[in-house]
Amino acid sequence: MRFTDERLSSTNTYSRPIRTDGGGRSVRTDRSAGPNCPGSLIVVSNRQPYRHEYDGEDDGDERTIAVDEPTGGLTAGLDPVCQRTNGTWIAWGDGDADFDVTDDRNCVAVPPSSEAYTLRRLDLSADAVDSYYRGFSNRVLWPICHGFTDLIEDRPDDFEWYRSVNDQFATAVADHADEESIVWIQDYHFALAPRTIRDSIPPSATVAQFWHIPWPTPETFRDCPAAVDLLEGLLGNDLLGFHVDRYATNFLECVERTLPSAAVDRKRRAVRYDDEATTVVATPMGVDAASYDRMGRSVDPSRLSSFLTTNGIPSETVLGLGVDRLDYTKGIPERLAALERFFERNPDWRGSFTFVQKATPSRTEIPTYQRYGEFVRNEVDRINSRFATDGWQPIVYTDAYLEADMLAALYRRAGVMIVSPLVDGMNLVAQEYVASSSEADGALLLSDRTGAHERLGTHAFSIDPTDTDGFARQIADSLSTPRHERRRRMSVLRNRVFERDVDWWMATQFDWIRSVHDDRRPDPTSDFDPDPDSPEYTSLV
Ligand code: ADQ
Repeated sequence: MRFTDERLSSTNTYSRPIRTDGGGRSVRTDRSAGPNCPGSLIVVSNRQPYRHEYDGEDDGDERTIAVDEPTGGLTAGLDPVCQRTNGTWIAWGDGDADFDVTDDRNCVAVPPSSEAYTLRRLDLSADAVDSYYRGFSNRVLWPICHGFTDLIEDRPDDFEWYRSVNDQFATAVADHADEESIVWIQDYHFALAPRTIRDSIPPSATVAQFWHIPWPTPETFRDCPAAVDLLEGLLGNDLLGFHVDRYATNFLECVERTLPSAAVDRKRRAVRYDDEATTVVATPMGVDAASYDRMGRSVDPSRLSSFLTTNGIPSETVLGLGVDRLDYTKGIPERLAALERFFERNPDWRGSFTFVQKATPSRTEIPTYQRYGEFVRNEVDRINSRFATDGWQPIVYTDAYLEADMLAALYRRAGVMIVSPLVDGMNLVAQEYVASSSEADGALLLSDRTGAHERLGTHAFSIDPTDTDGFARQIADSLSTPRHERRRRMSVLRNRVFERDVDWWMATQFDWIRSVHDDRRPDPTSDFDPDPDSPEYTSLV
């Protein structure tokens, strides 16, 4: 399988391989027009937009190199922006042929077919990856930001490696930055880099970051090792973005409590620290709704039928669906418990409702994740052995790789989608489901603990994932709700998802970036000055 958990970074890229000649390119929307960055863009992310890999075994003959290109999520959204601005993207080079195609600065021009921007790769050692990525990022920051403090594993040296890798990225940024640069950093792998970058690039350049996961409350953040360093690092940003208000507020409260010398203006959501100002904003991320809609409609029905047959799903069955990384934040055991309760209480649905759990193994080198995956699989087996009949099983579990268009077709076919995280920064899967539901008669069950709930909660079937009875009742209600009512709800959800898609999100981020960029380099023509109290601002959130 080419697709591993590592491909599902928190920036939500999933990739499919294409040939270096560009053959096999996916059906992406033409984004030659779209959001534009107000300066020369330097993107910093853990995962790279293109990855070079050898095809086949090394048998002494010349080997061909294939390129994985982004087909979804943030990376696919930013790639055309980088192409338009002739920008630079700096990321960890994790492909086995990555450094065979780069120059002596570890740079390669991408996309392979048009060479529109520079991809600068960092060659990280195995120790660095283990400590910075699988260590501090995913054993400390991930659990703490999601409120799972009992799962924090603060191993010796992990933080120092995290610092060292952040420094390596900062040095690479300094190599490429000039007076006009806009550095846009993605996610929690880089909490320290912004300050180092700020200190090493021209003062007129702008540093911005988007934090894709929640920010915890001060009570939770108290348990964070290196709390002061992390906040000081993040306050090197001119702009810091979160998905929703709650996380922005939590961040400001943590700064107030942890850094007494920081001046926090809660009303304007601004912090002044060490002579630098940081504006904090909330902009919920959307998905490429038009692509999902189109992909969902375009798949050959026989491919979907063969997926159902291969997995033993009777074709007339009502389909429920869950699509998640196998991560303890995603609430999969709670979902299974609710399904079990549902089948106990609604025997009529046995045989005519099948739930498909599409799970992607994630961070499998970390024992907590291994145990979680095992628990989920055992629970599926246990529930199936309770209710399965000759021709039907209640839960079909699969971690097989699905092409993006098949995923969209499955979303479209599902009558009920269950998204039940215990905590989730935003959640793109819920929005992808809505975007793909072109027949508009499916039902979305959505956890009230996701960022997405703030946008979709009023017309989804809202659930508290830990309330098994209530959750099971919502499954039953969603199945028995008349079609016209499901259509009414879904059409409202679709309007919201299409209006606030990934282009909207990016354009809004760029408006904020433009505003802070103009503050660094005063420009009398700029008129974007969002006031956090204005109705316009509220509607952005
Ligand atoms: P994630 O925790 O990874 O993202 P989510 O927002 O749901 O969660 O995104 C997962 C992405 O991976 C989706 O685009 C989905 O389609 C894709 N995916 C999952 N399984 C797949 C499979 N088997 N095949 C193909 N694609 C698959 C983090 C945060 C979220 C936040 C996002 C974006 O945890 O809260 O919404 O970043 O900021």
